[in-house]
Amino acid sequence: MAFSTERRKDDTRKGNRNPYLADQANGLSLVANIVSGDKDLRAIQIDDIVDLIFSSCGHIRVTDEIQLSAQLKRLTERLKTPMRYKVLNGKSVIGVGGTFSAGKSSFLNSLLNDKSVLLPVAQTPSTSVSTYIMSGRDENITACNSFGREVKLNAEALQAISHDFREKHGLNLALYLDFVAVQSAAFPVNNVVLLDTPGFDNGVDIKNLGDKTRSQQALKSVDRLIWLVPARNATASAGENGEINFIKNLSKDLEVLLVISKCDVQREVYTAADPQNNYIVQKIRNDFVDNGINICGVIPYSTVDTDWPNGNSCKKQVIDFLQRTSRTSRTVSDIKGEINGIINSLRNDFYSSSNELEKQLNTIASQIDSAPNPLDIPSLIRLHGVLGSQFANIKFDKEIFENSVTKLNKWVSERLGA
Ligand SMILES: Nc1nc2c(ncn2[C@@H]2O[C@H](COP(=O)(O)OP(=O)(O)OP(=O)(O)O)[C@@H](O)[C@H]2O)c(=O)[nH]1
Ligand SMILES: [Mg+2]
Repeated sequence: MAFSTERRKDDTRKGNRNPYLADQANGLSLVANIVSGDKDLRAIQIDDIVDLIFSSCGHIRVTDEIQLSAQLKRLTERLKTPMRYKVLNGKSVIGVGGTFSAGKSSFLNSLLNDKSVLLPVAQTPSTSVSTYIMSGRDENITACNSFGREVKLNAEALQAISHDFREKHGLNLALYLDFVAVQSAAFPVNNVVLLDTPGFDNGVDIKNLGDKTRSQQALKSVDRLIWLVPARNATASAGENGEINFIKNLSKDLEVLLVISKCDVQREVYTAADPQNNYIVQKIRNDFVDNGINICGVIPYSTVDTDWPNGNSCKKQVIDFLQRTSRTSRTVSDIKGEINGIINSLRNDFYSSSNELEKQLNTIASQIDSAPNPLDIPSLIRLHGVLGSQFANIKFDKEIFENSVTKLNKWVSERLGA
């Protein structure tokens, strides 16, 4: 493991006050704490099982295969680490995404309103690890390392887990961390979890390579998305920096709330009588809608003035949105039920495909029996043979399918502690 011994010159930066950033020995102890633990092999194997379920459907016609496969992956993703499941169980997960420095972490800090727990914020690329934020009776920060093990952290360690750590110590902590979960009594809504993600940049930025993949991976399993676009970007088309494609690749028809961030620095929006209908805000919205993104609302926002606009606080608008979402959150039985629903839909497809083939085979067999012209018989026999081997393939695939489903069900029951 590379750990830089070089002393950084920019000791006047905020990192100097953070013990894990200012002192290499402390930084190293944080790394040692994070990387301890054994790998959870069962979490890895489940991906293979899900893949096998869908590859066993290769000889049948599956309705909405891409959607079902994405849905099943999303559900198993949630159950992968016991901690992730514990944290997300029964809650609606809303991802917060956007380009670098769009204001995602500041936005979440402003909602959290808890000065003792703050997500790292900076003008340079900052967030490096996906972080779940939710309500809780006590303040609690827990990281889950890439081996599936839980690690308790304090507020200073949370601040240090950022790109600043790599700047100071030459080591990317994101490589060893799956996610961080922050619980705070100050979080305004129960049953909703917000997910802060690293920003992405479609340009070739070697230093930050991996952030885009990390946020894409994390955002694939969310129920809804809050997408931040800074107000000043309105003149550029939203599609130009790859945001549209990025969202489209997450999951089909994902509902997106657009938050137009940093409105306080865009005079036309900030002083508008009706910021929602300001042309900059509408231009950003239309770019997304015209490109096929399912936009469910637009909220112009400012983290430095959350009461703005007068009489219609942007923060309150976001909290109202979260409260509406919390009424549709998922529970354990929903997860099991949803998985069963996907499996039953695939079973039905197996049933109808083999039924259809069987009918065709019977028809051809009776045609062979009663063929008035003996010259037709060889071609009918050939066709019967082709369809017969297709039928046999499906029977064989069905066994693999049921076998994999048994393994999946066992894994799900283990994860749910049932
Ligand atoms: N004026 C103003 N500045 C803001 C606002 N929101 C964020 N900022 C500033 O924008 C910069 C980036 O903010 P972050 O919250 O770190 O942005 P991010 O999207 O989390 O950035 P990454 O994690 O690096 O992708 C910081 O300097 C913030 O202080 C806002 O509403 N108004
Ligand atoms: Mg951030």
